Amino acid sequence: MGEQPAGPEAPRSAGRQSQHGATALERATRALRTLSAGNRILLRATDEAQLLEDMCAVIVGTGGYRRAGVVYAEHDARQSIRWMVWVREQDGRPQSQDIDWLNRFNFTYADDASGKTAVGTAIRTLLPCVGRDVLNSPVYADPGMAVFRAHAIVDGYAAVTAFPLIADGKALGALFMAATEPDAFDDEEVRLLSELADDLAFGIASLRLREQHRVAQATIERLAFFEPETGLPNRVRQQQLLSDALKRANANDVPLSLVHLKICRFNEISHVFGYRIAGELVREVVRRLLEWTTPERSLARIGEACFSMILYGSGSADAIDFARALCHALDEPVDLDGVVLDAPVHAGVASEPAGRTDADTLFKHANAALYHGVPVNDRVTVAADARLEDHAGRLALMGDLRRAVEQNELRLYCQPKVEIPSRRVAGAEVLVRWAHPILGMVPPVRFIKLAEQSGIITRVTGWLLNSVFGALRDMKMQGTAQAFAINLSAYDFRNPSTVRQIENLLSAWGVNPALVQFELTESALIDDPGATLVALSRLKSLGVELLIDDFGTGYSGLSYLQKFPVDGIKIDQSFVMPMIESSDSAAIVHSTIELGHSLDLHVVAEGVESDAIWQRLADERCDIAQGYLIGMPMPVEQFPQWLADWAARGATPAAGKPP
Ligand code: G
Ligand code: G
Ligand code: MN
Repeated sequence: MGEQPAGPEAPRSAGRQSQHGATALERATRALRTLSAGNRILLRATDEAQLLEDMCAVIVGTGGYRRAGVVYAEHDARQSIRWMVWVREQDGRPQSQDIDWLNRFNFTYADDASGKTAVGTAIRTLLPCVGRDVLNSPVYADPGMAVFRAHAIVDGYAAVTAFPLIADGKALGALFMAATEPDAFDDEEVRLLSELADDLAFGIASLRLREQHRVAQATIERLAFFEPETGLPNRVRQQQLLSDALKRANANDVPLSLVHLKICRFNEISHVFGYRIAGELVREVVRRLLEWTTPERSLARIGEACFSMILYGSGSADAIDFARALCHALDEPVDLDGVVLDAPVHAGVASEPAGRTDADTLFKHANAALYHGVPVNDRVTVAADARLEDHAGRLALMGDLRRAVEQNELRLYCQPKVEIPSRRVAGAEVLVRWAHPILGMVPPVRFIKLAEQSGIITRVTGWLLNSVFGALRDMKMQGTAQAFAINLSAYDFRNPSTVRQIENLLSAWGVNPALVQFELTESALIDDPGATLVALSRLKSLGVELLIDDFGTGYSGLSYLQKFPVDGIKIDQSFVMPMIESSDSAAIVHSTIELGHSLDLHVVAEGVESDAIWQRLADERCDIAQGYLIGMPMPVEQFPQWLADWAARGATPAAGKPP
């Protein structure tokens, strides 16, 4: 610098040439230039620290001021000021400087010696503070301020000003500027630059408001996507995660499965033990489930007692194994304040092998698997046919089914049962088949549920009963009468008109009711034990035999068995088939036979596919066997021939018969 200023109170007025070459007009012009560039910065600002830096850079770069900086007012006892940014021109462009050294001076905005700086004064008074002729002004002679005078000399400025940054009537901090001329910052320039400071304060305040909104938004999202009781992602979030995972699986060509889990008898538990215990149970189950999660297996809570786990990279078989192991691992009773609860978990699995399904559909499939699925083992069910979830496919199939009954596309099959100790034939189970003109033989799992939901089941059952009684009469005439076991759906056997129809058929055809049996799946019975008891008693009063089908897959307590008027139980094939290799399955088969016998029920094992299984069942004193070893399901007209063959072979399975 080197020039000697005239003094702090040198008069200044518009148009008058100052000693340093900048007229008042020029000063107003640079202030205006700064103001409009500052506005552009404000419009673009998204980040507070960046805004401060950009604003100072504009003041130096566009405005031509020597220095610019921003301080914030701390709300501590000392009333500290904190330098946020400090910019000077360097190598022809504005550059941000180190601020730590400035902060080490511990200046304040307090009304004492440490608060005398321009920025301190601006914050304290809420007014712009101008310090002209820094090099000569007595203010800067003070020992505490000497550092500024020294700095001004080194840095080449002679006038400084600080504007309070006011929001909501309070100073957030101050904007500091320095100019080369000792008499810079006349009234007009200060008025214009005050506007800039006001704009900056407004910008800071709106960014802070925006940030508050963002935080609020994040909180809202957290509440919308996470479940408060356990902190797990909720259903909505899980569907998003699933959608992302499916895309990733698709791109990497890996399989993906979705496991849905529910705590069995949860409603009963919360009813009996109350809300608090039920809540604790859920938290304990979650704690155990979390031990099984990994980054590739994300867990969510999708219902009060329902959970969802995405298995990235697992195909159907892996997922089923995993789900079963998971369910078994959760078997250990839960001790809640001395209340020891058995709360087994059941799983439904849906898989997506080749990235053809969207998240919504897969999610629905997993629910269908959980709530209306068919068992694949003691704990896991899968959707009977995922394609049936497709509305168009369902509607088409339903229309077809209505026609099928009228046009005689349904076929009566049967599968023999044999008494194990004597090898005598013990009747046959009747199985319906649908000879669809395009789809071929459609198995009942694909249409019985659908028929129930659409009400067509009454026609199917009507057709079935007529056909079975017709067949019974035919066999009676041929002298080959055998008991036939008819599967009744839950809907059927609760329907009083079905029972009336059976009664009418029995008397119309003169059939011995002892030759008629009904198989009712365990899951259909436990839905509503009260209604079940009434319906079973009504059926039983006709003199027919009643069997509980798929026994072991219903996850129910066993006490109801004593109450229901049933004659036998059929152990589900999912326990019988693996009983040689799996000691778990063998144990279930063993205890089911014992339980059945202790209640005076006869026990049928289905899915007998090998001599080894037959032998084991014989050792366990199981009464009756049914399965491929003895005979495959066959058209009912072929049954008399099978009976003759069986007798001719000396009541032994045909060699190599199982497929
Ligand atoms: O062989 P199969 O796929 O038929 O048996 C599948 C399931 O369909 C079995 O659980 C069987 O009980 C059931 N099912 C077979 N025929 C009928 C029927 O006529 N009515 C009902 N409700 N279920 C049947
Ligand atoms: O659920 P329900 O018991 O009604 O089912 C009978 C079903 O079991 C029929 O679909 C029948 O084809 C099938 N089934 C009967 N015996 C065997 C067997 O030994 N192995 C297998 N895999 N399935 C069998
Ligand atoms: Mn059956």
